[in-house]
Amino acid sequence: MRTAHRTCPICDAVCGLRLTLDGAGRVASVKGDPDDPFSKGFICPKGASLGRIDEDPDRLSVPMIRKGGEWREATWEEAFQAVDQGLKDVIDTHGRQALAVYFGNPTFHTMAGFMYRVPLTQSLGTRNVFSASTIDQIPKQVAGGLMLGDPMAIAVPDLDRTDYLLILGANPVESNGSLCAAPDFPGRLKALRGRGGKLVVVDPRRTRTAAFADEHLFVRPGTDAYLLLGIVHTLLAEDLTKIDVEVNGLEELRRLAEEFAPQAAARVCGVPAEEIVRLARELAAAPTAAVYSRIGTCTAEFGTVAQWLVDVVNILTGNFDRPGGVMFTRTAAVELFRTGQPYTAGNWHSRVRGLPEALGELPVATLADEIETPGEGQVRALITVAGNPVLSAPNGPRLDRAFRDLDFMVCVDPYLNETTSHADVILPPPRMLQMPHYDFLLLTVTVRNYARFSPPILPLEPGQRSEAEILARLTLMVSGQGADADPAMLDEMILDQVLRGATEIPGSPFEGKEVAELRAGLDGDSGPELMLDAMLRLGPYGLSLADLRANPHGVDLGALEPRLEELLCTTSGRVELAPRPLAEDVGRLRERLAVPPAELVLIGRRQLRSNNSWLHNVGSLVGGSNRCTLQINPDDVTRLGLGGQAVIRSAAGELTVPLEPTDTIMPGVVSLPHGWGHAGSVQRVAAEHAGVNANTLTDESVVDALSGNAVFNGVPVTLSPCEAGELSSAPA
Ligand SMILES: Nc1nc2c(c(=O)[nH]1)N[C@H]1C(S)=C(S)[C@@H](COP(=O)(O)OP(=O)(O)OC[C@H]3O[C@@H](n4cnc5c(=O)[nH]c(N)nc54)[C@H](O)[C@@H]3O)O[C@H]1N2
Ligand SMILES: Nc1nc2c(c(=O)[nH]1)N[C@H]1C(S)=C(S)[C@@H](COP(=O)(O)OP(=O)(O)OC[C@H]3O[C@@H](n4cnc5c(=O)[nH]c(N)nc54)[C@H](O)[C@@H]3O)O[C@H]1N2
Ligand code: SF4
Ligand SMILES: [Mo]
Repeated sequence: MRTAHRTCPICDAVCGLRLTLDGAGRVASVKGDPDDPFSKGFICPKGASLGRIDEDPDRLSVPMIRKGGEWREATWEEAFQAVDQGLKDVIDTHGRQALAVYFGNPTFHTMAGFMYRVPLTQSLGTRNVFSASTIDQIPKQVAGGLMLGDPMAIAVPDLDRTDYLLILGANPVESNGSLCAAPDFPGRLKALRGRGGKLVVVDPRRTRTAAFADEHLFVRPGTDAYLLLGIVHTLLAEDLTKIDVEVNGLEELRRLAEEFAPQAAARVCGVPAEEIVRLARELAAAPTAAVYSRIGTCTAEFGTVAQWLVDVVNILTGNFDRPGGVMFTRTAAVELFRTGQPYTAGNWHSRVRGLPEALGELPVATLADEIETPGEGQVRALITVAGNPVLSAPNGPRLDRAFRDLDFMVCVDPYLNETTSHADVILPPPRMLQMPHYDFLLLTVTVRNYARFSPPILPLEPGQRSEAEILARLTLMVSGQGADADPAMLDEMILDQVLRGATEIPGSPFEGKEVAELRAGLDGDSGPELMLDAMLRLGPYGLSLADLRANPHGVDLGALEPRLEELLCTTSGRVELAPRPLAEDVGRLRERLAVPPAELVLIGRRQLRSNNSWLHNVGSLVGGSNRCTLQINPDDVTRLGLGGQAVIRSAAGELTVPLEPTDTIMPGVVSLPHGWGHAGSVQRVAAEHAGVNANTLTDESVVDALSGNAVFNGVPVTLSPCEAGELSSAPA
């Protein structure tokens, strides 16, 4: 038996884990690492199942090639040749705009995903770049970009010091937090109340997070922007503001909020006017307060406006960039991704629907249009890295059909699943325990400054390829260098660029130094490790990879400190309270004031033992409470005369679903978790617990106008009774 330590790579909480392995390298147990200064021994059921997930016999260990409907195992050489040829054929015949790429959620956790995403995208030379960002947090980044100039500047609630936390549309007790890395979120919420603080949750469901709160308020899905405007209106009307950062646009904001008095807001959002007024007064009166909001408000029709208003409230109440409010993490690795240039939105638009680009990407909601619509620039080949859009993107079944028509598709993924089953070639990365780990991105949103590096626990098997090598080779292939080009060559190019750039930046620790010497001084067993070492050395704490190796439980780098001044990069040099695109989008809200709300709307639901679509093949994580059911208020069951299951229809499609009546959901709202729909899967456990694809119902034709983000919450639906029988799904 031996003990090993590493960061859990599954969700955003970055928990430290302590694993016990037997002589054969099998995981005997996984516990929380009590010596991790940030997670202090916390672990959730997914982390505890990391060994089972990692050892899943259905994971692919060798590349797969499909001919017609037949899959066969292939050597890496064969697979790389097939990918090179397949992509080359499409580029030669249709040009580079016929290429598309989709980066899924785990790309934002792996070191290889961080290092090669940009080079791969640049080498593709296509505008058809898609990622999970536009089915997730891009509204937050667009709002931040417009207000602060920097779309990567994401303020996190200062959880451990705040006196008052208002959570809208997030359920961190089950999701473990998002854009706010805070291991043991439940413990931190308990501590908040323990020190006399107050927690208020606004959600159409009385969630497990709401159970930790002093108060829970039901809100009509998709209407948080009204609630927040009602709060802004009150803060301004009652002169409760305490702005302590330099702002522009206060008068314009006042004008915009004018007609959203609490009475008007209440009619749309369903939160009583007196409660809206009280929330505003409490936020203003608390010694410190933070408003925190996630998926429930991002993946909604007014996503960007809602994200903007969240930070407007934080600013108006004097809680922006100050302890106990919302703050910016100072991460250990240099923030290469910050351009220092003011953000501009919608620099180009998608070919078919004219949807705006955001951060170099187009909305996933229009991927099917780009594949299906003939003409110059039609997508003919797709690369996916760590994504399962057939289950995770709006109107997944349409993508399922569209993928069949591609000329070529290659997936970097450990599973043969709903998406990768359309590939011509699947390139499987190694197991998690065979990869080094450092959360480049999640460590930029931790609620304390913290760093932790985990070396691989198990070596690669002979002939296995690292995810770094796979992505480097793909990059070299799409840039026309062939299947045999040396991946080390790409690593050296990337490192050279980083180091050379640093020698030219005034005040950089590498300023004026010799690039060759700097390169020789870097430490690391792979491209991504060398990259990490360079970024740590260039970072604000002057750490190195050796320092992190010497501290296998992680390093606490202290409480968050104000740093808005160094991040702010608007043209005006001030925080923009009413940037024009956002101010204009308030017009859409105004129009809606007169429209009666839909009678029944669908929202999502995350379950503690799921993680989007890919953890359903592990026995300990499925079954029991983790089932794909439609939660519905008992009053709606009676009103609609429903039995144990029902047919649910939207503009996009229909499903037959088992009902779970519960008074934890508000009347007029139903909730279905996403990531299910594994009928016929070759993943044996997942197929037995198939569930249905919630994204059969989500409508790709409706997006948040400013960011192009998908709308998963507030989807109008109807329900009708159905006889017991097969669960099924069908397009509209
Ligand atoms: N209706 C509805 N839909 C939603 C949401 C919702 O709330 N409601 N949430 C949205 C959100 S927030 C997100 S982030 C997306 C997620 O959607 P996606 O980003 O598409 O992610 P998953 O569906 O989890 O698919 C992850 C894929 O990565 C593979 N994978 C796992 N580990 C690795 C690895 O180490 N390397 C590689 N190369 N592959 C790996 C898995 O096998 C799986 O195929 O779903 C979105 N979809
Ligand atoms: N267990 C588990 N953990 C996960 C994941 C997972 O799939 N399972 N996925 C990971 C990923 S990729 C992400 S992005 C994060 C997401 O992290 P969270 O955002 O915390 O996750 P959700 O559970 O989707 O929380 C959204 C909440 O919004 C509510 N809601 C829906 N519509 C509205 C609305 O219009 N207004 C308001 N105020 N509330 C609304 C829902 O009822 C739900 O409680 O979780 C991560 N962690
Ligand atoms: S909360 Fe997230 S990071 Fe922590 S153990 Fe669970 S899955 Fe892993
Ligand atoms: Mo996500």
